[in-house]
Amino acid sequence: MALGAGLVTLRRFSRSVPRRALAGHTAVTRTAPKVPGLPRKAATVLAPPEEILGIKPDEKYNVPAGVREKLGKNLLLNEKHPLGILWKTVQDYFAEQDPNCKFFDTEKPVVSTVECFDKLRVPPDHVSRSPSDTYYVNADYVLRTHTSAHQCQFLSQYPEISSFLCAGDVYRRDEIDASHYPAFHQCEGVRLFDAQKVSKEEVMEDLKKTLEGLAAHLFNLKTGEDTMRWLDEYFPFTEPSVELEIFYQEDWMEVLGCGVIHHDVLRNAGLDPEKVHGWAFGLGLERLAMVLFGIPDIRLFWSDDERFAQQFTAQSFTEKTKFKPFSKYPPVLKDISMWIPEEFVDNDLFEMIRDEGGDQVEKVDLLDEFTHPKTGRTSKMFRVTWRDMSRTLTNEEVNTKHEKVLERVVEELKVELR
Ligand code: FA5
Ligand code: MG
Repeated sequence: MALGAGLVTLRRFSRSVPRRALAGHTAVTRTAPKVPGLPRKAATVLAPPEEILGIKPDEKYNVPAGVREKLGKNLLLNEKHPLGILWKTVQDYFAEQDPNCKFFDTEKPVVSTVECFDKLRVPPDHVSRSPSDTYYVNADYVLRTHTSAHQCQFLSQYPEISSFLCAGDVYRRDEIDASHYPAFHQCEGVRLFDAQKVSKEEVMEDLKKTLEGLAAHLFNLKTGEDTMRWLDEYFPFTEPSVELEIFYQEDWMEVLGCGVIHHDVLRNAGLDPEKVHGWAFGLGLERLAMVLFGIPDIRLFWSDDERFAQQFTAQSFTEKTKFKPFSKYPPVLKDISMWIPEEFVDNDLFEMIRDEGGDQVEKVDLLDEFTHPKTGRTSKMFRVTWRDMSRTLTNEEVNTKHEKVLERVVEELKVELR
């Protein structure tokens, strides 16, 4: 049952949200890891390219080869790819709402820290800026961590604009499982109103109505029933902020974050908050597509496997296509048990495993963690699930890669294996 399986894993997003950099008070208070003398460039980033999309790397560069490969795949522009189909469907909905709505989907994913963080009021010490969460090309440029990085840009570039959507690939260092991938896609939406005529409350009302309408359209839900709920959230760039959850297949699932655009952000875009105000939202396209088409594993979006691609056409939304999973090959499990140094960051380990194993790594689970009462040392045990989506892996070939991972964690992350 692909859909059920998908939903179980999708719930993990919600649990991981407070950890996520851009949302939640808890995330703001998490201190950045101490990094004395430790290489932050955990994965294979040894030879940075001359440039990435016109930006020259410096010593802050931390983009591994496997992530760099994803740049320029343009999955959203492929009308037969589930993400392209969904993006088209979202555009159709908004074009109907506002015939003047503009759509952008070809912005470069390399953006300045000013656009990605500063202009959005993300504090200088916020964890979302840390190299353990974000891919840096150099000290001033990152792979965008969210499509909100283009809010101010479009608002100042097109002062007459009343509403726009901007979709694109975004990048975050994160955990590894069926619903987390270092590259995923977001869609940003913005709508402006005359501040003299429309109150802040009415802006919020319009935002909720518009997004409930979108969810109803996508999932064929009836608005007003017990199918959606709004929860309070926190983002530095909207006030108030909320997130939308929809009830689908017996469970609540977080779909997007949104709110009324903060006055400072409007000013940073060259707008006068006395004259205009508006709302913004950011939604995760994979998450919606997984549910919409019953896609159980986020790696599939990037797969070249014909058995995946062949199942979708430009008509898949109207035809309500559901993905038929191909048979699963058996997993190979490998445990890593180790004493970790104080400055150890899980994301560094995840990236190293992803770097050695690529898409053959299905997930990494933390099975055990404890601190020795006498020595004060901390031990962690992770289980790596290896599984190729198109063939059976042999224990020998996994061993070779696993050994390499072990060598590197000892060497580069200074752990002691147990
Ligand atoms: C943001 O990124 C904000 N920029 C959203 C926003 C925009 C708020 C405009 C207000 C105004 P957050 O980190 O929660 O927020 O991510 C938004 C959505 O992206 C989530 O609801 C989820 O659907 C998706 N998402 C987040 N992390 C991942 C991930 N690792 N993999 C796949 N999808 C993800
Ligand atoms: Mg969120």
